[in-house]
Amino acid sequence: EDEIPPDHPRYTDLVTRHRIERGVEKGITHLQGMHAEGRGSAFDYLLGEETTETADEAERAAAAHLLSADQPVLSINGNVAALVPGEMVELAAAVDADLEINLFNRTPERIGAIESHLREHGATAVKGLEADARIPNLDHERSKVDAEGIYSADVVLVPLEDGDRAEALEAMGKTEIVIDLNPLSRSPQVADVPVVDNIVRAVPNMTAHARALQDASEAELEAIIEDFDRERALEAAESRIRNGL
Ligand code: PTJ
Repeated sequence: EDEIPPDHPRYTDLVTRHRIERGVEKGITHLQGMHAEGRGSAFDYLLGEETTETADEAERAAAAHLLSADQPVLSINGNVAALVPGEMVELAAAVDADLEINLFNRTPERIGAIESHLREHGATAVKGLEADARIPNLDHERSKVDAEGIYSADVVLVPLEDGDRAEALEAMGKTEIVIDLNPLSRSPQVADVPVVDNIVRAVPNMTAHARALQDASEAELEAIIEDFDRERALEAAESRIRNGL
């Protein structure tokens, strides 16, 4: 990563790719995570590799949801852990949320590797190790969550989430925030707050919004949440991609 010149026109993309490769080498990221990264990178290119105005609004609405939640949980998979470990720890601190490891391809080895990686980046508590509860209507491995974590959370941030699980969480009645660069993918389509942006930009920006809103009243947070229009956000992202082409 240190060898990539910061003034390279595609710096972020190169850094992101490198972090995913390191994640695979360290047993944090699944090989499928490389394919996911490739897809994400293509969409980011089409979106102009920047946080759009509507994505910024979504990130602010996401911060408002997390701040006004009773029990917010941030979900971590192998790509999230490789790309933004310290940034997720900071967001969790800013909104007083728990971090929970939640894997599509769950193995004890990857859970352990991700837990150590998060602790190296400042996490003091990590959920998802017990996995003593199940999300209804999902196959066994993918349904595993903590009873005291995602299972009982009211607001969940699920970045780069699989479509089936995003739907199943929505069906449990949770407020769902999804970060995904593909606005047509099922997860952002079912989310209460679809954030169509690269996770490396989205998470620090959510933290900045959360800090700016730290002293906001419940009514102010509620107004931000009400103002956000999920359909408009998805349409804006799609039209940007189509017009860019
Ligand atoms: O670590 P695991 O076992 O939980 O597996 C994680 C992956 C991501 C491999 C798994 O959930 C998966 O296969 O996901 P999908 O179905 O490939 O979906 C990933 C979505 O994230 C795609 O729509 C990508 O466009 C999007 N994406 C990839 N990289 C980024 C991204 N969105 C935002 N920022 C990124 N950097």
